[in-house]
Amino acid sequence: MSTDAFVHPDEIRSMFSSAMSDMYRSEVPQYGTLMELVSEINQNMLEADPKFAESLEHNGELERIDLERHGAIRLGKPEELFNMRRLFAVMGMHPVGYYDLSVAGVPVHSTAFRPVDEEALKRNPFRVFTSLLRLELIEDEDLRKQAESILAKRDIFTADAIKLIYLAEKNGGLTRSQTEQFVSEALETFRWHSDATVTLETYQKLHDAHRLIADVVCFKGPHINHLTPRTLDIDAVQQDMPKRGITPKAIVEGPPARSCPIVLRQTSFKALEESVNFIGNKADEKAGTHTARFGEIEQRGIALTAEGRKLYDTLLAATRLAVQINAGGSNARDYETELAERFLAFPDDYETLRVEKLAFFRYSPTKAGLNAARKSELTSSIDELVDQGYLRADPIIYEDFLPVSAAGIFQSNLGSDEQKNYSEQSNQDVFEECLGAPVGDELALYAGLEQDSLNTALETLGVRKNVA
Ligand code: OOG
Ligand code: NI
Repeated sequence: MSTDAFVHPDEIRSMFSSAMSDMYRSEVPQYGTLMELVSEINQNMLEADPKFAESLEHNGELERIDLERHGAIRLGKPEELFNMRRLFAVMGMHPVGYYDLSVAGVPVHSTAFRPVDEEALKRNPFRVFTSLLRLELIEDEDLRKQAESILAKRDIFTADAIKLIYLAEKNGGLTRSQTEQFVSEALETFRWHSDATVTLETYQKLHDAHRLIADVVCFKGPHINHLTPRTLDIDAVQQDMPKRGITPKAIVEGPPARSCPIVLRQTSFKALEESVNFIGNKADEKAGTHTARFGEIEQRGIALTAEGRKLYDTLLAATRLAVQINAGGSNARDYETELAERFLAFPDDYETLRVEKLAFFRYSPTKAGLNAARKSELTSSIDELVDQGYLRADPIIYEDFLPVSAAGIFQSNLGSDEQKNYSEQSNQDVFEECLGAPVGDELALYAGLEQDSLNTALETLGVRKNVA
């Protein structure tokens, strides 16, 4: 059995994300330029801020800095989502969170397939933001039926990919040679195809209903539409992109720049215009074009508790109500000023975030704490232990997404930076039915991490009473 031992899902994920990164770099050359820029700025930042570098090292995050953090795909029908869940499970990625993007006039709802436990996240944090088209939001009934029948004909997985998923489920894993085959078969689903499955006329009709509908319905599969490395200074990258010939979107999504970064800040550069061969195109006819793919960067900060998230949502909504970005993005600076001012109401030091229970922390005993514990019994008050320097609290990094930001990324890459605020049309039950499983609750995951770290730390310090 030992020669046939299964490859760990974390390793399969690493192999897959690295193969995807190579493929994307060769398909979208500007993405390689972005990766270089991000890596340079990360290095500068680490040199300039040794304390920050030390905190990353303490959390074991230093090695994974330049790895891709996420990618995104858009699916067309329920069974695609169902099988995508099975495919990602082979790589240790599970659905966490439900995102309703109809809030921004984008007819999809989404989840993120990601590693769930801490060790798996450390080994490779790659995740895929996965959206399912909501055809029921197409108003024109004929067009909706047409889109359905086009999608009904396609099969986005290779027969061998499905076979290997089945084997992994049946046997509990994949051997080395099966893994290699699986990675290459799985990659096929995410590849860009310049041959459309429809005529130019059909493409245009769907495109007129919504650009996103054309992107999902007219192609053989859910081409990966972006990959996203992590940057330690998103404002520096946003500012330097034009110097490298990259045009970023008008604003950075998410909270403003802060001393203690919270949740997630993201920005992207516009989709590329790519040539497409439509069905029935004559050989000498000029091919049509489609904008599908882009690059994105992200900067992550501390995960917020429900209370913290409520404050975040309130301040963001107030900002968006006060300044709506116009189509050309010419009022982007007004938006940024408004955002910065509104967010003055969000405490910007870790100790306040911790004491007011606005964010999640990972606790660990300090050397001084261990020494003191050997000499006498310590207090069981967590705040006192922290004050005394016996217990250390480090930020738990947010590993998920933000619906309003995601909608902004969608919107800008579908055409403009214009912000739309539609009413919500959440339908998590239907989504989970298509997925064939419930989505994980991200808040419960962070709370669990915090509690586990606290229990271990208190136990190590010999503090019996758990007062968390
Ligand atoms: C996904 C956009 C959302 C993010 O980082 O929030 C996203 C898409 O355009 O398909 O990737
Ligand atoms: Ni993204």
